[in-house]
Amino acid sequence: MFDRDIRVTVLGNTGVGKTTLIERIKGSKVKTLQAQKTLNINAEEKKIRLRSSELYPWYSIEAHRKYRIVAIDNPGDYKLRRMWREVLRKFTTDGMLFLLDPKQSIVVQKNAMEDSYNYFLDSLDLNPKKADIFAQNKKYIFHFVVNKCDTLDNFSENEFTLTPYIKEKAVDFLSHFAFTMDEFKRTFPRSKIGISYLSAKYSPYLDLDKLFEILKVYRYQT
Ligand SMILES: Nc1nc2c(ncn2[C@@H]2O[C@H](COP(=O)(O)OP(=O)(O)OP(=O)(O)O)[C@@H](O)[C@H]2O)c(=O)[nH]1
Ligand SMILES: [Mg+2]
Repeated sequence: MFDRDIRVTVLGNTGVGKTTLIERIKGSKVKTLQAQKTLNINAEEKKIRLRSSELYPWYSIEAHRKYRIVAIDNPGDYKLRRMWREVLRKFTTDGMLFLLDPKQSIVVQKNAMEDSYNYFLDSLDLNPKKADIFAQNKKYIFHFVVNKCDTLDNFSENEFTLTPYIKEKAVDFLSHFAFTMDEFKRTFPRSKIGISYLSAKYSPYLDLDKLFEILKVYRYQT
């Protein structure tokens, strides 16, 4: 009865790793993952105990609480992207995880990010003026994930760790999106904007768990 939900809509251009991240969170092994374009909207659920629960004393609720991650997976292909608008109207979530691939075109991914921005507004009201006003009070989480950070350096191990060298490259890549990210903050001033750098495929499970730890704090302020 103490359980809580963290609900996110997972968006980003095709091939950035949305489905891979969701599968990893669900506990799938990298070897069993199949690369396949998502063609439909899938609501995936997974009840997990966040690692941080171990940091609380046994008598605290937080030590026993489970979090149910509800991740809505979406197709990233631009021809199917209008489904984002549908999904945002149909499923109420706490916000979005927007994934980026440093090896893909910046322009194309910026378009995807702008689409997500517009569809979030459309989901509030199809009248743009009204949507802008509603957005002022919305407390969404807009979390941007630079995925595939393993591709930014030659690395051979199976487990990915973020080195200062890789982080610098990832930050540099993300700087191209600063204007659009700021636009989210301006339009939704009460929202939380966050950033993570990871590898959905090669980050150890606990690093992926950390991402949801951040979302949890944003959502429940604990
Ligand atoms: N090197 C590397 N490859 C990754 C990573 N994450 C995903 N991939 C690969 O990228 C490809 C696309 O991954 P998907 O998870 O299917 O991408 P998607 O965003 O769901 O794509 P759509 O469903 O078409 O929108 C697959 O071959 C994955 O194995 C990562 O962190 N590192
Ligand atoms: Mg997919």
